[in-house]
Amino acid sequence: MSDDTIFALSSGNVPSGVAIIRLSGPKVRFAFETMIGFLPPARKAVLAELKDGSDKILDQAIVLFFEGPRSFTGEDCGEFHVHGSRAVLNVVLSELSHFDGFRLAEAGEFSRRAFENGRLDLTEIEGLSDLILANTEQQRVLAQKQTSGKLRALYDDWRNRLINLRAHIEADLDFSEEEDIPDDVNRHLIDGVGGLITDITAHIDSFVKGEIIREGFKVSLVGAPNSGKSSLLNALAKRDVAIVSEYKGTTRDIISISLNLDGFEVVISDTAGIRDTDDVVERIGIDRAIDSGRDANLTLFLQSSDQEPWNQSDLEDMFGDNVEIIYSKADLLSNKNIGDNSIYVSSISQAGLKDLEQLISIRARNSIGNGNQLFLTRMRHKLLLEKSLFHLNSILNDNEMLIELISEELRLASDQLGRIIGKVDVEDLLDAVFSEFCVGK
Ligand SMILES: Nc1nc2c(ncn2[C@@H]2O[C@H](COP(=O)(O)OP(=O)(O)OP(=O)(O)O)[C@@H](O)[C@H]2O)c(=O)[nH]1
Ligand SMILES: [Mg+2]
Repeated sequence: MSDDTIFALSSGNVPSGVAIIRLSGPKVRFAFETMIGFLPPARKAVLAELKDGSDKILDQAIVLFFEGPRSFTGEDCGEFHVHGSRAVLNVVLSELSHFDGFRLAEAGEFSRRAFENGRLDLTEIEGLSDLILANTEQQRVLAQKQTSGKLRALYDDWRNRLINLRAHIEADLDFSEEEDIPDDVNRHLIDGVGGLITDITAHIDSFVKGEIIREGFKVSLVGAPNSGKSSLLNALAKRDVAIVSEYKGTTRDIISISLNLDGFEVVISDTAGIRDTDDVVERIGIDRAIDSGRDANLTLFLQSSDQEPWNQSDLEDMFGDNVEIIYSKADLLSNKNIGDNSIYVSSISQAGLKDLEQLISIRARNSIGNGNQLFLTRMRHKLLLEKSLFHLNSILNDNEMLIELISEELRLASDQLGRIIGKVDVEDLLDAVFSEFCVGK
């Protein structure tokens, strides 16, 4: 870790009412003493004049000093709340960059220092990154749980259970004269490992739910050419995203938009109309459409009133169980068959769009259950948990395993959990984790 004192604009786009410049490192005190003439009491906001070396006033600011290690990074930190104009920022940042041992922070560098100084573990850092990127209420709640250490507590609990099991059998190894594990120790081991396998497996199963919240609930619009898919996408997006025309086979590539429906991020994809065709390019588009429908959390098959109806079982053969028929171009129907529960939409009259949005958000909500669970959200965690499970399963699958080997498998299983939180050799992971951040965090 470098000894530089780092600084960066930590607030959003300028111009803005206030902009926050954040500092961290061994010479933060020097910056305060040089630019405002004194070190403010820790954690107390103070109004001060920021000056350059020739006593010229650069701005009037609220300044805050956080004394390490009780700070975000664990080092001495500072904040200058200045007026949020480009000119003010230029002059203050340029003044700081002239000090010896000071430089602009790299992306994620404040958080990296927080991790390296033991202020946050990797799951909390990842939660923080998600919190900053959260678009929807569901994403905020998920990230909040993670950044407040709940996920770490869960993995720590599992690690402790593994460490206890190991201690138990190692104690037995030291004191026992016999080769075989006594029955009671064996029972305790099998129960303990079995319980962990159940808990970790349930957590891995929640990945689908975590992904829905984090990456968005995937909705695919499919149907015959001209059934009105692109028009519906535009109506839902409230802007002209996809080309609409009266020619069949207009859409080829998949076009996706992201909406916030009832606190859920929903990613809606428009696809090529499905029909038999000799056109090679259209065929590629149709294959992608079918894949998109199969892969989606909800597939909406648009059935327009002036087209040959498809039946539900053919649709399920093509797209799986998550397919739902939506009747499009409702404005063309004179005697609507509204007695049933089907959804009729018209992109022209806007009829039924609210019902459709409601259907999507209900499906999104149902797909994540009650939401009180701690979801697994990252592939990085999933891969490490799967490795951990592999070691645990190998213990239960081999009745003849020697105590020394069991102990080693338990250690390997707990090391994988340690890697998730960053307690076990993670040097190779760090660049990937921190590169997600923006500068100033
Ligand atoms: N009356 C009526 N016409 C519509 C409606 N939605 C779409 N259309 C018309 O139907 C034609 C096809 O619309 P698109 O949205 O391009 O259909 P598509 O399903 O995307 O077609 P492909 O991309 O070829 O698969 C256009 O002429 C639209 O103006 C609707 O709700 N009511
Ligand atoms: Mg289209």
